[in-house]
Amino acid sequence: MFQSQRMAQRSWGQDELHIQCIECGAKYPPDEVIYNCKKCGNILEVQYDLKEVSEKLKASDWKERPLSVWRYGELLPILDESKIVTLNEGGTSLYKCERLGAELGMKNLYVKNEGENPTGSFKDRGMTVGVTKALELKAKTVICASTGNTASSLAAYAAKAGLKCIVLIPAGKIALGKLAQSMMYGAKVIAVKGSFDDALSTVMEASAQLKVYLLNSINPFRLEGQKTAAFEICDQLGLNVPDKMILPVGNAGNISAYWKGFKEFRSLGIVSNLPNMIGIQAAGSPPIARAVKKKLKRIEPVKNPETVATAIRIGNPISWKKALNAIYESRGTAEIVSDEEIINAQKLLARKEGIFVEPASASSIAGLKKLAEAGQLDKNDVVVCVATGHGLKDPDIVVEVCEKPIEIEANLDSLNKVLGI
Ligand code: AN7
Repeated sequence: MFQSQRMAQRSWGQDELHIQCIECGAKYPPDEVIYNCKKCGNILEVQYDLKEVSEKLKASDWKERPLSVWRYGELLPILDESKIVTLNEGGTSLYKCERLGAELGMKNLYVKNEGENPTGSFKDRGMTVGVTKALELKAKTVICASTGNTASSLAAYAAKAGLKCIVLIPAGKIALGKLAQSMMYGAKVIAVKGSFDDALSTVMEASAQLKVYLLNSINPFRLEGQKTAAFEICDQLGLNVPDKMILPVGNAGNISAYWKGFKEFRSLGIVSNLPNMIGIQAAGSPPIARAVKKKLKRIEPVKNPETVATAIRIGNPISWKKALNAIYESRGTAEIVSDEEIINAQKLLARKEGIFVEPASASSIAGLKKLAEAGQLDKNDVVVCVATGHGLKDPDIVVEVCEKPIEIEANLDSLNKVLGI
């Protein structure tokens, strides 16, 4: 009884939130299944009546709730909270990294460890909201294209919700752990002969023609879940914002979601500043970072993207416009890192801080190192790097780049010999 009363308070009326085009401002009701603006074709976002949100927050117990995606229910677009599909996502650690900070000359370095989420990546924040939305909209089947983590997460949440799940992955190009997750959660796994970008255009067509609900980050509800990581960081810093937020960028939804989160917290007066948003891309697929370096307002898609960081091997990011807005509006920047820099950063983070991340996540550390060495950061800056996915997602790369185990006979002499004692 108590639970349902509290939930009911957090639910939205139809007219208090809507979907809005980021370019022309056209508005659509929250129960319309729509991914692009019907007037100008641009991508969409969820908008709230923030005055209404402010009143709801004041009347609520949100500050007493545990750190999690649903702590911020008043800022999430769910109409029927009885349908929430959750595996306890969010509430991830914000580690203060003293040893890594000393190595890089930064005094206030933090890592937000999103690998702690139920399927091992930040995608779970989006899927708890996105799959709940799928139930609200009475979808029976959900679909996505993925470099791996989106698929793993959607497969898990669809299983929990009792929905059919179809995932399209680039054939032979996703990390083993991620493939294993999608297969085990029971998704229909379809390997597309082509890149992630090819797989995404295929699912976009499918969702326009078939009765399947699309849960790539073009779905504005999914990004609402992902913005809660920004709220958590503010909470974990004692209602302060970092000076710099550094994130890996692939399809560019996450950096956009963080920026929206920080801006909403500031509009509500919960925090008083905003961070500079810094996006990091791999040298083999840097469409957004390249545009930022040239101060362009559009991206030039990259054909045949290639990088060891398979999660962000994306040449034509769907949310590029939102990401460029986030970077320019926040007076942030972008950086390009090589595969070698990514692997070195992956080892550095593991060996200085005990945090094991997949290569895409390590790109944020590689980017930080590069910017720090170039003198683009102040040593006192409060910097938060997002570690987007767990290291066990991609065991193959570890076996390739780390020192191999040493095999010995089972006796002390053999051990002493290899230890040089
Ligand atoms: C670990 O799973 O796009 O810029 O299909 O898995 O929001 O795309 C993964 C992206 C960073 C980039 N780090 O985030 C997918 C997919 C990890 C990721 C990103 C991804 P976006």
